[in-house]
Amino acid sequence: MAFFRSVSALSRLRSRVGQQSSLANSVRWLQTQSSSNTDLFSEMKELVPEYQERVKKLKKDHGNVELGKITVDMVLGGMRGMTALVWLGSAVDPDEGIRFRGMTIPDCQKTLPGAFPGGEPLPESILWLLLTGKIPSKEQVDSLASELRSRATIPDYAYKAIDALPVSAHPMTQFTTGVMALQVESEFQKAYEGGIHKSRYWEPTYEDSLNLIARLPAIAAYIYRRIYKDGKIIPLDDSLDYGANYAHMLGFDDPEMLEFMRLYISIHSDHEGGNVSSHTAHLVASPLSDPYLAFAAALNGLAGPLHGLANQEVLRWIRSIVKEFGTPHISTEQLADYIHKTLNSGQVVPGYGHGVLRKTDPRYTCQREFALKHLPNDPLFQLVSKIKEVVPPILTELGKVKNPWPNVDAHSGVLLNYYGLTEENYYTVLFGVARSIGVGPQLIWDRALGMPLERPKSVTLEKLEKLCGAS
Ligand code: NMX
Ligand code: MLT
Repeated sequence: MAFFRSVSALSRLRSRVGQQSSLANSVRWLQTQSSSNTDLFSEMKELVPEYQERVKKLKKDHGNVELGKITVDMVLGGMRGMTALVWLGSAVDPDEGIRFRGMTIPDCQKTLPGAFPGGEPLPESILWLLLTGKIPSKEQVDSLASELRSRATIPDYAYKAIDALPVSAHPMTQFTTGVMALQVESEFQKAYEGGIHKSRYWEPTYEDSLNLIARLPAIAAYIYRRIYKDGKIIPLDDSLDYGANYAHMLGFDDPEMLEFMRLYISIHSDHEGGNVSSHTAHLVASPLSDPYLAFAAALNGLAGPLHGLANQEVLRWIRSIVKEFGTPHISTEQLADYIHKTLNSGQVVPGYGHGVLRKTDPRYTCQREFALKHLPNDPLFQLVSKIKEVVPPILTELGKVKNPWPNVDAHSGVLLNYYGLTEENYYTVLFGVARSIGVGPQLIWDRALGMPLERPKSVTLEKLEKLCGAS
């Protein structure tokens, strides 16, 4: 039965994406076959031995295969291009961008269950896909949505830990504090203290990761309401999915905003393993720190302006343009002058450039498509569209920027602002909630596959000079 479902899913997908007949593509699509298990944990229990065997075989048969060379530029240049990590959920191609378990964003939009036929992928669908490598059915997604709701109770002391901070503390500081408070209930920590066998580490890691993912929206929504609204908690709605519930708990109920939140969370969930937040989580979890400890550290990396905080910086920068000219309707020349002013003052243009991508981020493109459909006349959306025309040639002219094109953060703010979420200091918290859906699955796999403590080698500057034969 499962086999027939897989074959028909495969042929459906093939007809949708046209003539993708190479063996590699077939294998990729086969990996995303569906199954009938509605319980995600049981699904994982079936998958873990198979993946463990693959890793064991790779180590045994190919442990000495060389994957590339390490240059001085890599060591001094933030390890760009150095293949050093395994990340199951997704991979970023410099030109094409993200693929979630082999699927592009348009593939996900066509194939993964949404809240209604033709709707944006539900974050629960992405979570299922990232963890299992399989396309979930609507039934599986509904079951996972219900499981997440049942795990979403927040202990009172987590709210109190946040309340101990001044309301003026940055939302990301409050968010990390809330996550650290949730750590008190870590199942992994309890199981480790109880002497769990290493072959079962992944099981309490699964519990912690699912609990963490389930609880983040309520913690994040509380922070929003505490800082910007009346501080009253809006309870979870049992009839809503994950993305819609987060919007609802923030105080938004416009169906279009709920749909945008589903898209937002899905596309921000994962961006392979080397980005600062994901890599941090993987590193911090490697000495068997539990998922809460690892994810809190990840959030602290996400809070940097060159990473996740860029979404806040983008809207701040766009607002500064409007303030400077007194209107969003400005000429190309005025915009070019403002961009030069930003660069001449030693700042980056937020929302542009990337450590891996070399073309426009497909996460930018799908947000643009959403905006074209729902808010084509919004003045800030029109300004963002103009910025996309004017920034790339200016960055290219600098001669040093490897990617002059917009990334995911260049677009999200104007959409959130349009739907009434105007407080840009909060934007990185949304990114953080979404990132748990990519990081959680990998932490489970890290433990299932016995990934060891991460400990690369460093060199002193003198040793590096000596290795280069430099005087
Ligand atoms: N504006 C101005 N200068 C830039 C930009 C930009 N948007 N992007 C890169 N550069 C500069 C960069 O600062 C560096 O200058 P210098 O040699 O003087 O230090 C030079 O160009 C070469 O950098 P790259 O190799 O192109 O980029 P790198 O991989 O080091 O950094 C980013 C990638 C994303 C940190 C960088 O492009 C950037 O600072 N962008 C703006 C901030 C941003 O949008 N971050 C969000 C990234 C996505 N996310 O969500 O995490
Ligand atoms: C991300 O989503 O993490 C960002 O695009 C940064 C990255 O991939 O390096």
